[in-house]
Amino acid sequence: METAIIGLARSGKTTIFNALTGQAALTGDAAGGRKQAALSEVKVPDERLDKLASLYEPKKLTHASVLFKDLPLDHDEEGGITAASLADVRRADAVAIVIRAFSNDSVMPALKDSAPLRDLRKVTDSLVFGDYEIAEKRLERLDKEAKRDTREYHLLRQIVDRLGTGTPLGAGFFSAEDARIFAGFGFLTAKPLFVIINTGGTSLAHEDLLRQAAESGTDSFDIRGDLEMEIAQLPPADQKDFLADMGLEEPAKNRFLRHVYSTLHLVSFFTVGDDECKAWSIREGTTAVAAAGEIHSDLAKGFIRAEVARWQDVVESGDFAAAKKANKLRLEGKEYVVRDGDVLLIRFNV
Ligand SMILES: Nc1nc2c(ncn2[C@@H]2O[C@H](COP(=O)(O)OP(=O)(O)O)[C@@H](O)[C@H]2O)c(=O)[nH]1
Ligand SMILES: [Mg+2]
Repeated sequence: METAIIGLARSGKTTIFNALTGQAALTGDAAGGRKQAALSEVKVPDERLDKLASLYEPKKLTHASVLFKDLPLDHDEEGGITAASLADVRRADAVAIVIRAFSNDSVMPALKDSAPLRDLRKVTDSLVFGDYEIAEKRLERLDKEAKRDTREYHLLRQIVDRLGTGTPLGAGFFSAEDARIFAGFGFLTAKPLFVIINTGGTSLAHEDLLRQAAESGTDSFDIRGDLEMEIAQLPPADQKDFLADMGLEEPAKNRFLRHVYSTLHLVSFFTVGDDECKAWSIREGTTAVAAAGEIHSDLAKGFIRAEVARWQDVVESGDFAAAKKANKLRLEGKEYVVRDGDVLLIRFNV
């Protein structure tokens, strides 16, 4: 899964990127108008997978992962993000908007002062405008070609109307079928959005932002950017004490990833073996045949049945085969809804 980190100039995007990934990408003036994206793939910590792997000592251990992208953005005269520079964000699965809520007199705010709620509106407006442009261009083209009698055309009209009033589409806007029609457009305001409030040591008032987020069902998450960036760069063993001083048990990375999983209703299932033990992330409600398709399309096509065990039963029995002997296995068909923590073995025939 890919998450793009965006925000106004000097909101602390790279600082938050570093806090979440443990990287040391240059921040502030040192970044000197960097035009390259900073990328980092972060393993999703999972003790269940670690325990399963300890039974097999596999050649390969593969955690689920999230790819964070800190993309270079351009800004217009009013401080908004230009539509053109958002092009790469369209490929991301989710968007994290960093909002500056730290006070730091030596760092100029993007707009004349720092106002977290106004800044969020500014970013949202940029996303809405970027989507509007794309939808309108497509609509004009369909008009010209007189292709008005299609689902795409009708929906585009609705999209343009909605965006025209400054309203984001929202993550639930498209049905699964419509999402397929519009996949290539990468509508930004239809992606899952996470608002990351970069609070810094001294935090600016942002109750209005929290209230507005709660009212509109927008997700928000606090990170003390400067300090968490420094902590993330320490060896894991040293991180604990510093976090404890802040009253935290875990680094920003773990907290944020857990938050992403629960907000997006993601769950994990596992595949195990001597070659590889692996965690797979799927949406809650995914069927066994669709889960099989995540592993390989052949497994979905030739699906016969799934052998399913709870991860605890596999650990207690010693391995998957032992769990089978101990009658801890269930045979499930295509429509079985995979549960968080299931260990799956797909029987198939192609
Ligand atoms: N005091 C304070 N300064 C911060 C914080 N986060 C970022 N900064 C500073 O703000 C400036 C811009 O940060 P940077 O991460 O480069 O922002 P970007 O332009 O959005 O990528 C840098 O000088 C950072 O050191 C924070 O939480 N507290
Ligand atoms: Mg930056």
